[in-house]
Amino acid sequence: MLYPIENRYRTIKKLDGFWHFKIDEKDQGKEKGWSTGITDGILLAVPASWNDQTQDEFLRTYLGSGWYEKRFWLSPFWKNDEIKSRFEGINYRAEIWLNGNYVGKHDGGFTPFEFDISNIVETEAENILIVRVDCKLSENTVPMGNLPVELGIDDDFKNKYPSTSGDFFPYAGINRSVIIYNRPRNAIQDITLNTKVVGEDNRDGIVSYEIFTSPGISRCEISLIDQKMNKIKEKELICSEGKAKGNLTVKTPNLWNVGHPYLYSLQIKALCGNNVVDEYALQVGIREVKVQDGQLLLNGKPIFLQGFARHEDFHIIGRGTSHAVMIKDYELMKWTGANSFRTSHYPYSTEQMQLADCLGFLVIDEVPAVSLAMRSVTEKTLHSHKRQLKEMIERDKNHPSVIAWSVANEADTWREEAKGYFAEIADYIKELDSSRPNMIVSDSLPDRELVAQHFDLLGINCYFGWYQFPGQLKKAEEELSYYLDSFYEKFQKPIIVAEFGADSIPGLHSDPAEMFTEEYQAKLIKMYDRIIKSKPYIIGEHIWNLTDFKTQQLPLRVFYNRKGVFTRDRQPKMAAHLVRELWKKNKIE
Ligand code: BDP
Repeated sequence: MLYPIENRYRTIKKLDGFWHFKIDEKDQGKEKGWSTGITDGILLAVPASWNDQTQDEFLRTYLGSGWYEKRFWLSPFWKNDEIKSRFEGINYRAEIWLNGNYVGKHDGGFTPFEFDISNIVETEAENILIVRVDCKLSENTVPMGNLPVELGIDDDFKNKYPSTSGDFFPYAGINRSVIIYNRPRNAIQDITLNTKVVGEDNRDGIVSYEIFTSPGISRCEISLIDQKMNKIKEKELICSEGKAKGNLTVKTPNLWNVGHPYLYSLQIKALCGNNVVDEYALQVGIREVKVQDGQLLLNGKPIFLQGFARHEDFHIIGRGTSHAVMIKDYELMKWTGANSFRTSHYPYSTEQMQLADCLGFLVIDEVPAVSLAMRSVTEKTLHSHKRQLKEMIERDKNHPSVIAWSVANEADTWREEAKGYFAEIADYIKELDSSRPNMIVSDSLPDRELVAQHFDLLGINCYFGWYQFPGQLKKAEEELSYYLDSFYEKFQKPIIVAEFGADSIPGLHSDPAEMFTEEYQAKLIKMYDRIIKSKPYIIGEHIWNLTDFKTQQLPLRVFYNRKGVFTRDRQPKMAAHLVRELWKKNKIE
């Protein structure tokens, strides 16, 4: 599934703006005929979560079903083309109707899906698009929700409202853009790229491509264009049964790297006979990622990841797409000297990945399998987990910024039930993409962890000095060191400390430092940085979190999770200044 672009053969119409919306608490919308149109709805903005847009207390925590309606016109120039509706991300379950016709459905809140609507869309009349969203989570969904307390994950967070897995507010609704686009009937349908660096000193590049087209396409012409618009490679390909594959060898290319995110453009023309009928251009960063001899290598050289685990979260829009907030978050990361982040705990929007490619950030891409309670997983959970992994990889496979796939965060991987489950997930992910390392993020005790051996990289979340040994940084330091060494001794895998941090309330100070003060957060981060850097088997540190973020309501949280080194409105706490100092040696310019 290619991201929709515009050129002389393709056009995009984004349906962002105001939509009509109606709550369907009793799930009666279908019987009442809302699939043909809704009356007396309120206005809500799309893309954005529904929870924080209004003054309605009920809607704030509502996770049932709601119906959206948008009316739109399309140009008659589109009428001979294939027309698709694409939904970048709807949390959690979506059902779609167009002009009274059922179009299709999708489960999973963070990956795009699309439908061919050529036969039912109007180009001479107004269209009525209806989207039913249902955010009820269960033992069969990923993430899980509403589990009985005794069968949920074993953590301190059992009693929270709303009761969903993970420590972040389960923002519902049409969180990402809805796009209608056209493409020729004979079209380029998908492209899979893989790049390698080879030769002496890792100076040469190989770009392998696989192009998938409609059966009517007989040939493709491809060219690789550099940033000065020079064509540095070109090739003619014969398509057989809708497929063409091969390699381009590029002598001494500008390699894509942190601080040097050089992007080429791969331009593809599709032909029927001698006529060009479609074109697609894809950005290509030539780079190679490998785990070798206990190190993470980027273009053959060891790299240490410094950065954050984050959230897509902001006032009013919840988990909705905002280009301005995205830019700001990258600015904050650059300001601190970060070179990487993890998409904790779900795939972020496509635009976030595009920015990471352009700005030279390394991304660990994570599927929404957060805090899976292994006693409660079902065949359906496993199926949904695998499907969402597949959709994430299909969407993000061509981004040079993506250096690893993370299959889960803090599942209870010390339970027997986890063994077979994660062995299967590990095999599955290698089938989907063997060119990148895979990883699991664990918070188990090293001697109880049962599945880490299946993965190339091991992410470990550590909260010594916070949940364990609160307020006791000396003791926390000893335990942290022992814990990390024990993990390494047992599994012999490169480790990323994937989360560590402390809550702090901006403006709260104490000396000596105590929990929740800006001083305590800064001191804890400094201590972790020192211990982590003293251990050669550790290949990265990601602080929890870049910014404060909204959570469910529970006694452990004061309105937000406050472990951000920036506040929710993106202002620095004392820890942000400290991190900027600690990381400045390896800062990206
Ligand atoms: C970790 C989770 C993360 C939480 C964090 C915390 O992975 O989602 O927000 O703890 O408690 O265990 O702050």
